[in-house]
Amino acid sequence: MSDISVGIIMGSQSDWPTMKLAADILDELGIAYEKRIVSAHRTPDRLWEYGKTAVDRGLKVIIAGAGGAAHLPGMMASKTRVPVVGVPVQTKALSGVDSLYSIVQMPKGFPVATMAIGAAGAANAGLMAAGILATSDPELGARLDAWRDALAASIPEVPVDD
Ligand code: RP5
Repeated sequence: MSDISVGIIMGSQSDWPTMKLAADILDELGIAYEKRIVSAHRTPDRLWEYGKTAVDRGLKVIIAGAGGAAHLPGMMASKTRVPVVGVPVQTKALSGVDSLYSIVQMPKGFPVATMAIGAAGAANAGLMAAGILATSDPELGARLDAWRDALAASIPEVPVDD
């Protein structure tokens, strides 16, 4: 079993600029991850294999991003009990509302922890993964607390004119 605890998967290369924001958070917090293109529609066999082996390979969280008919997070949740954090990628045609609706409304039994559309959702997916891992890793927990404190400290108390 490897020391990679998070899998970042996405439906297309075109999703990477968004999903990289999740990877950036994991980098900042010192969390090992892998990244893969796994399309529910274009590479369904790859999706099946990824889900089938996720537990045995030691993955503890899967961050799955897709846009449009975004079936990847839900299908992955159907195939593995590893928690899936879904990121609705912002689309040109429908601004990502299509992605959000495709991911969020899962039937009972197969949950996907669905984030916000786009950049904020991707970054929050990284933080959600960190929070899950921190429940059994106090050193990571301390790093996450420090990250959150630094963010809070960076927010000015008084607004200024632009
Ligand atoms: C989805 O279709 C992908 O997740 C991507 O967001 C969207 C468009 O894919 P490309 O046509 O850019 O490859 O499957």
